[in-house]
Amino acid sequence: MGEVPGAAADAPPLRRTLYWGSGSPPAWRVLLALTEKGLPFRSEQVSFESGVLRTPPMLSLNPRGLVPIFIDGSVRMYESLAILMYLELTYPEPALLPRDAASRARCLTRMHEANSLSAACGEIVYYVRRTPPADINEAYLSAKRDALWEELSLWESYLVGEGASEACGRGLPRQGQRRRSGARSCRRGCSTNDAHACTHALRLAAVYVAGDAFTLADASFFPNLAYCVRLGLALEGCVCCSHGGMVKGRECVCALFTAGRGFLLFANSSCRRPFPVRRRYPNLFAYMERLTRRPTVLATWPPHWSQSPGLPILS
Ligand SMILES: N[C@@H](CCC(=O)N[C@@H](CS)C(=O)NCC(=O)O)C(=O)O
Repeated sequence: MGEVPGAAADAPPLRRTLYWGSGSPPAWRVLLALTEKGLPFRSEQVSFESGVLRTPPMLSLNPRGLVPIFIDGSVRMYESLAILMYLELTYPEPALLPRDAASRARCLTRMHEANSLSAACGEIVYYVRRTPPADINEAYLSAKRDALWEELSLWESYLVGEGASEACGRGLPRQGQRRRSGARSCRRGCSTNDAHACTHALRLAAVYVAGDAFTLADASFFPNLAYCVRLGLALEGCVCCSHGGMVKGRECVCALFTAGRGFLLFANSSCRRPFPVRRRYPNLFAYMERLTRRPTVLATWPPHWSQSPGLPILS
């Protein structure tokens, strides 16, 4: 039997049980929702390596042999998104779904859409893990990586908020142009003050993926994003290269592709731009930072992630 979050040692047996595995994003979704809602449950952590999920008792709970599996009294269910919805309908407070129809629709869309990120990431992970290094098809892998970057760009755009503004505060880029007024502008058209800091008003990044509150959409999406980061995805870094940049001290030391004789040749040089040049996914970066400070996220962080690094498959 696992530990019982939120329950006293002499508490009566709990009606809820969650079977989960460390590092499984679908299982983490349910751990997060239960913790956000403050629902005590019996925690049954299973080991993927042990093969226990393929034993008859576990297959009777989920014939697919996967976690999460959730039990609530006489209710037994699997499939993380179904469990999230069940929890919301059965235990509506505190709400993880917005009340108004438009926000609710957006939240449910994002909640399901998060599976596109796990699919894009999963294709790379399974390919790299199952293919002997000598047989890796670089063109195939590169296309799959591009698909993942595209998927992340979509989420990056979802995190752009509306209305709120603040100064971006970026340093003046080298190619700043002097405007008629005497003010200079950065590539985004930001105006700058004499202290070379951009004072352009930017739309603030939205705080959560479906608006300004943590919802089922975040419970669904965040574990997938954290999984990508665990596998080496760089949300920050120099965007001048396609590798996410490598930062040494305060400089990007990525190798650059440079033009030569009409071809793009690989030059083993570094761009040496001051870091941060730009964040590749600034809104996702801020979101990741914000959520990793959230108490429910900290309380449910995959235990083995704190003890060992992930394989750098996406770096
Ligand atoms: N669609 C399912 C996917 C569940 C799933 O794939 N679980 C994986 C962990 S991420 C699992 O239990 N794998 C069993 C194993 O690796 O033995 C859901 O959303 O709950």
